[in-house]
Formats: sequence, C-alpha cells, structure tokens
Amino acid sequence: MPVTTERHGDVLVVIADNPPVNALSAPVRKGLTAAIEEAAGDGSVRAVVIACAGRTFFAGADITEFGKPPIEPMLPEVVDRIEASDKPVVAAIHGTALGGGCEVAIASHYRIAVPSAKLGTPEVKLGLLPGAGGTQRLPRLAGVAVALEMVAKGDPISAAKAKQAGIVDRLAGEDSLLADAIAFAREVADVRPIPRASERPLSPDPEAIAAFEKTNARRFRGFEAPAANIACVVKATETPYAEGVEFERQQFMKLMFGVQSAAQRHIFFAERKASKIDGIADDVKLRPIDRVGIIGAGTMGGGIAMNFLSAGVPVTIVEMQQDALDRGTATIRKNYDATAAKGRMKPEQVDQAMGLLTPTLDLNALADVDLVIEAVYEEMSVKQDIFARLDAICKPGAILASNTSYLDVNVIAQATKRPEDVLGLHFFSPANVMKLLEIVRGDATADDVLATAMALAKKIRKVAVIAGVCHGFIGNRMLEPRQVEALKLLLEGATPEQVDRVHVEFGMPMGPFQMADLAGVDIGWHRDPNRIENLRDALAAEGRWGQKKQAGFYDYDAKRTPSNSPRVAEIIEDFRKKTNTPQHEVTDQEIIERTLYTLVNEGAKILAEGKAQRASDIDVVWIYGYGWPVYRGGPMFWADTEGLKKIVEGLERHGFEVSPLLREKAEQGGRFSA
Ligand code: 3H9
Repeated sequence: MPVTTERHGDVLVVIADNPPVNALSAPVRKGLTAAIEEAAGDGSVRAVVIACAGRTFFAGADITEFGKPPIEPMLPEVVDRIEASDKPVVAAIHGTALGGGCEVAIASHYRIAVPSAKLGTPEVKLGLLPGAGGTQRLPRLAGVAVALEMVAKGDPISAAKAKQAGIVDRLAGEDSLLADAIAFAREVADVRPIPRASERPLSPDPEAIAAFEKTNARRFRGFEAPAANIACVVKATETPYAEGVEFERQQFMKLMFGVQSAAQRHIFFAERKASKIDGIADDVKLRPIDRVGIIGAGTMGGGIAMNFLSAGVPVTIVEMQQDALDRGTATIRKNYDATAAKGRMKPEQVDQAMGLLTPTLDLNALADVDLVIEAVYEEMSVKQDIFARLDAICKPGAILASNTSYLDVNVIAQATKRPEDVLGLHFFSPANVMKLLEIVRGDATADDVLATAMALAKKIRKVAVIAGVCHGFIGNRMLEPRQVEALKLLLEGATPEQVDRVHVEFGMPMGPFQMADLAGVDIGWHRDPNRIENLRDALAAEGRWGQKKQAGFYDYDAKRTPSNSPRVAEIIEDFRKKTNTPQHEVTDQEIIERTLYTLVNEGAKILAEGKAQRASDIDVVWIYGYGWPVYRGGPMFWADTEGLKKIVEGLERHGFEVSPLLREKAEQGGRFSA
C-alpha cells in the first residue's frame, strides 16, 4: 500500500511511500483520498498530517501517466478534497515538494518544512503548468510576483524563502519533522475558520505582471508554457477562484496534448536514460576518483579543471611553459571571481576551490592521480606521445582520458599498454558552463572505467552520453553536414543573415555563421593564405577570424554588435565566380532541409552504426551541447514530429544519400522516439 495511516492520539498521520520520488501515481491519489475520508468519518480525529517516507515529499504528478487514459481519482479532485477537509490538514515537507506535490502542500491548510526542503512548480520545464489549482492557489498565498517566478520559470525555492513568501508557515527541526508536524496539527486543531488558500482574496497587479514579462521575454522565446502559466496567474487576479481553475484546466489540457510538452517530457526521460550504459552490469564496482590530473591549462583544460575544483576534487594541472601555466591559473581564478561578483559563489568558496588546484610543469606529478584528462592541441602524434608517457608515469588502475573532439580514441589507446583504462571525455566549450559530456567508449575500454566516468559526470553536474569512436563522435559529426551545407548555400544565393535567421527562428541560440564567428573562423584552418578551398578559408586568409578580430562572417563594433558585412558579400561573390556556382533563390524551407534534415540523416547513420546507444541520447547531445530548443525535443524527436517521410523526400530532392535506417523507418511509418 503506497499510502498508510497511523494514529498519534487525536492526529491522523497519513504516510505516502512510493519510491523513488513519491510521484502522485493513481494508487497514491486513491490512498490520499481514502485517508481524508477516514479522518472525516472518525470523530476522534481532530487534525491530519500528510507526510512522505523516503527521500522526499511528493515530487509531482506521475509523469509516466501523462498522455495515457486518465485514471480516477484525478489530482485536482484529490487536492480539492484535501482542502475541503473540515479537519485541519498539515503538510509535513522534506526533500522536494514539486509540481503536484507542491499543490498538495498548498491545498493543505498549513505547511511545515525542514530547513533543507525545497518547494517548486517545475511543470513549465515539462511544457506544462501546475494543473491542480496551483496557478490559482499560489498567487493567493504568496502574491503575484513570487507566484509568477515560481510557475513561469519553474525553479524551486528554499524552505526559508517559502516561509518568507507565506507559503510555508513554520520550519521544523531537520530531524524532527513528524513530531513537529504532529505538535503543530494539535495546536491548530481547533482554529476556525480553517485557512484555505482558494478562499484568500487576491488583487490585480498589472505592474508586477508587465515587469515580469518584460524581464523574461528573451528567456521565454519560443516556449508556449511560460505564457500559459502567466495567463493563469493573471486570471487568478481577475476572476473568482472557480473560474480561474476552469481556465487553468483548459490551458493545462492544451499544453498536455501539444508537441512542446511531449518534447520536453521526452527530454526529461531521455536525460535520465542517457546515464544507463548498455551491456554493463548495474553492480559494476567503480574506481575511486579522489584526485584528477589535467594536461593543458588552456581554455579547455582550465574549464575542465573548474568542474572538479567546484565539486571539491583536487586537481593537478600540467603545462609545458611557466607563462602558459600562470595564464591558465589566473584565468581560472578570474572566472571564479566573476562568479562570486555575480553573487553565485561566496569569496571563501573561491579560495576553497583554488586551494584544491596544484599547477605544475612536471608530468611526473601525475603519478598518483586517479584520472588524467589530456586537453592539448588536436594532433594525433602529440596525443600519442602524451599517452605513452602517461602509461609510464601513472599508477596502475588510473583512468586515462582524452578530451579530443574528433580523433580516434582507439589509436590514442594503442599508445599505451593499458587500452582498457583509456577513453574519451569530450567536454564542450566553455567546459565549466556547458552541461554536456560525451563519454567516448573505445574498443577496449573496460566496463568499470565507463561506469566510473558516468558516475563522475553526475558528481560534476554534467549530463553525459556514451558515444562510439567515429570522426566527431555524436555532436560534431552531425554538425559537419550542417556547416558544409550552410557554406554552399551562401554560394548559391543565401546570405549569412538569412541562414542564421532561419536557425534562430527555429529556436537555436544562434545560427551557423554567428557560431563560427564566436568560436573563431580560423579554427581548423591550415594557415596557408594561398590554399583557399572553401569560403571559410577565404575569410580566414583575410584575417576575418570572427568576433575576436571584429570581423568574420559579420562586421563587429567595439562592443561586439554585429552588422552585415559588404566585404563578406564581395568575398562570397568572388568565390562564387571562381567556383562557377549557379545561383538560385534560396527559400527558408530549403535552408531547413539542407542544414537540419542532413543533421538528422547523419544522426540516423550514427544510430545505425551503433555509435549512439539510442536516438534519445542524440537528442540529449543536441539539447545540452548545441542549444537545440528543448521544446523541439532534440533532432531525432523533431524528425518524428516533422514526419520522416517528409525528411526523406527533402533529402532526396537535394540529392543527399539517405540513411537506410531513416528510409526504412519512413517507409514503415516508424519513429525514432519511443
Ligand atoms: C505535475 O506535477 C503536474 C501537476 O501540476 C498537474 C496534474 C494535473 N513522475 O531525477 P532522478 C523518476 S508534473 C514519474 O534521477 P534525483 C525518474 O524518471 C510533475 N517518475 O532523481 C527516475 O527514474 P529512473 C512536476 C519520476 O534525486 C527516478 O524517478 N514534477 C518523476 O536526481 C529518479 O529521478 C517534476 O517535474 C515523476 N514526477 O532528482 C519533478 N520524477 O530511476 C521531476 C522523477 O527509472 N523530478 N521520476 O531513471 C525531478 O525533478 C527529480 O526527479 C527530483 C529527484 C528532483 C525529484
């Protein structure tokens, strides 16, 4: 039984126990309703406490039930039944009271929480809204400004902040929640009228709403759910509770059956599935990682080091030259100081992190580390040399990783006598910010090495995906056809602005040319001004290396504001003549087909070759590594919604070789996502 009741004198304590996160599944909803009825029918019960066993209060509705036929009783009814109780109900909160869990709490008459608890309504992150009266009760309890923050952004708040906002009535002792909740229930057992959030008055606050919308317009770009959440809060300020709830229901249903919520729910589960490694036993013993070594104190090495330092893991960072080492160390400190200046870190935490860093010029200092991550120049011979030396220096059992973005991890591993300890750990730049980590599984990589890397990713708060060895692994391999086509489109008649606009309107944070300018047009350039093989070379040869030179595919002013470049138009024209490329009118749809359908096509090839474990892993890579809009669910999910047949037709129209897997799925009416 996921819900049981026990008597503590005149207080009925209702305990839900539905591991792992006490989701409000059908049996839990049924049990809660029955418990409230039990209290109502028992004259000796004066008050009720609702609490949860395990690690958390209810973490929300059961997301696995979404999109399936509804099972009675529905959450809004359950929550209303709790609020209607004529015996005071106290919610005793620990862990995270999220979504429907927060709604159970605010429909209860009183709330007591341990200081470490968090409360939130993250539905918006699933493309939804708190659909069990949450958008109507929350502003009545906490005011419009706090409610908007909570429902439209979805970030949880601490128990202390919730108390300040009037959501939580009292803080309990960290270890005495139940006893404190029972005592609280006795205190309020006879208080009448019983305080009900739905009955509290609420005044319109148009200024708060307008200010909130203005501040967050950029953040909400493209998403449907934030606007629906805001509309519900506005409604709460304008109409009686019952009407507001009716409106909330309609909005909830619209979102629930829309593509965006399906995409966002897909990503929620995809992210969790990504951590499961095919063919590895659950109980594989992990290697301890107490000290990490990093080779290279450049942008990548320094960023990677910060992940570990922030997680409290000591790092030895190795460089070849003292000045490079000093520069790298100074950059790490500068980045931490900047975080502290924004109030996201305390100065003593900066010192703590820096205190864990040992800079050195001596590779032998890595003799005792448990994991080495090499982050040097992308050149196979350099990497092989380093790995051969590491093989001689490092202790047995140390994990040896390369941060290569393209090179063959198997060849790197062959430079050692312990290929089973070698793998790729491909971080994305800036490595201290980007959430994605590709864990590259070499042919010989041992199971425990992979499992250790996956666990470590979680520790440093990365979302990790297993990738097989191939040129560019998952993300960069799929990026390549997009980049190639984007350049060709310029010669055929498109402009950088048009191509970038199409990508931004699609929901990407920037288009391919804005990205090239940011990363550096000179990346991967052979540095020979006489060898101009593509448009990128032509720009690089003229010193148009991107933002850093205030000139790339765009011109930039001193504040890095871009403008269209007449010079780039000339370079394109010259190159077009030189290559005899015929021009035509390029439509936005053609840009989508040639840059995004091709990306999906490459994803299908990766999947067919087993270089990604599952289609949803590819989606995770693009959401967390390249800013693919989460409301489109990643490229493979998007392909399903776009229609695989349409994608195959588009690819064929432009003469691309279609992946047999993609074709097969299109012909059979199949999908990539489950
Ligand atoms: C809602 O409430 C709608 C209502 O307003 C309206 C209704 C009308 N359901 O994340 P973890 C699974 S919408 C089902 O690794 P952590 C998860 O898949 C909901 N399953 O743990 C995983 O399974 P597996 C609003 C769920 O400690 C396992 O639990 N609530 C749910 O890192 C462990 O999860 C949310 O959006 C769920 N609601 O983090 C909260 N939640 O082991 C969503 C988790 O098979 N949940 N699972 O891979 C979270 O944010 C985190 O799970 C939480 C724990 C912070 C709770």
